[in-house]
Amino acid sequence: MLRYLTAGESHGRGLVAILEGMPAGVRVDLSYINAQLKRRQMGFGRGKRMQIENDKARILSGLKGGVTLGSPLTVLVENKDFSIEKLHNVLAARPGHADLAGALKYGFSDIRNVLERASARSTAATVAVGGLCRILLKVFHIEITSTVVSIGGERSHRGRIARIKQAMEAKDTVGGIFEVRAQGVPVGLGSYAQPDRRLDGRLAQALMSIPGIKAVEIGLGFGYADQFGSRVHDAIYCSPGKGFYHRTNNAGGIEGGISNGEAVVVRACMKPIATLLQPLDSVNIATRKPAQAAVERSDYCAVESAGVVAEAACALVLADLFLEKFGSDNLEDIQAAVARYRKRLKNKR
Ligand code: EPS
Repeated sequence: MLRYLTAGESHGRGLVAILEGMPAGVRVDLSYINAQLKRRQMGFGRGKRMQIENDKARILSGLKGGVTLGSPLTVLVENKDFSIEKLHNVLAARPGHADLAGALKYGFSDIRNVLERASARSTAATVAVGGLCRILLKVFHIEITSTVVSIGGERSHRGRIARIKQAMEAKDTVGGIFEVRAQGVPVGLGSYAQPDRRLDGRLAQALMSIPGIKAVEIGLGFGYADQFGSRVHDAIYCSPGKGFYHRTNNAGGIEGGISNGEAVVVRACMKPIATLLQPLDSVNIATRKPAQAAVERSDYCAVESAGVVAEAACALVLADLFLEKFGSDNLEDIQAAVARYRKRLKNKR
């Protein structure tokens, strides 16, 4: 089982993640992980914080000579803006943020105690451990990419940029939709045998756990609702060269909770960021009197970054289910198991 935990506050010393269950024998290219961290910081519409930070991963455990030991990997991403002890208290909860529910749940009189952890900064740790999983998946030619589908309803590049500029000028924020695609995923990851083993369920959970994500769809997703079955199910073909295949991929590469050999395609909707420079009505949690919501330095749009985080989140799920299917202790053993499986699929054709 591949599992991970992250820790760290937005303006604390840094973000840490522990990833357990990576097999021994995987060569880790740190520059690849740092390139993913850099991608997460980019995208038009990010705020000033991204000019301060220059995220770099340090691996504190689980590696020797750049190769995994099979023991837990610890990754650290330090915060340049380490200022948590000096920052002012926050009293007026931001609608759409964890502020109010978090303060009530944990009994805080300062909302900063909530927002420091309930911050998208935590996703740097996800991208770092997701990067380790991507390195494993790449050994088996599984590649994960993402694209922005729309921002504020606009699909063209020019329209999307215009929408973000409009939000900036209006001191507002804007959300959108991104798509993640995993190519090269073999048939057979996940299972229909139990609800918690389904690949689609696992991916949906992983994507919904990213701050700001409000909806997830797999393949045609909500589009299935308007169509007859004969129009949307992906017909099956077989040829000596390709084996079994589909000419369409409305299923997004998943049938019965199992990968079916086509690209795994998921989309998610990110809501507009909750911190608004023109704040909404709210309430001061100390006085319980009306107040304008707190204004914090923030981003105008982070949909492109959320796509990069979602790639990492999907990598964590796919790597876990890959190791579940093919073994998890040693890379060479896993390579042998994959080769044996491929041979079995070929023989059946
Ligand atoms: C965030 C607020 C902003 C964002 C932050 C998420 O940070 P700050 O309050 O320091 O300006 O930039 O995202 C990141 C720091 C990041 O690395 O993505 C929030 O309130 O969620």
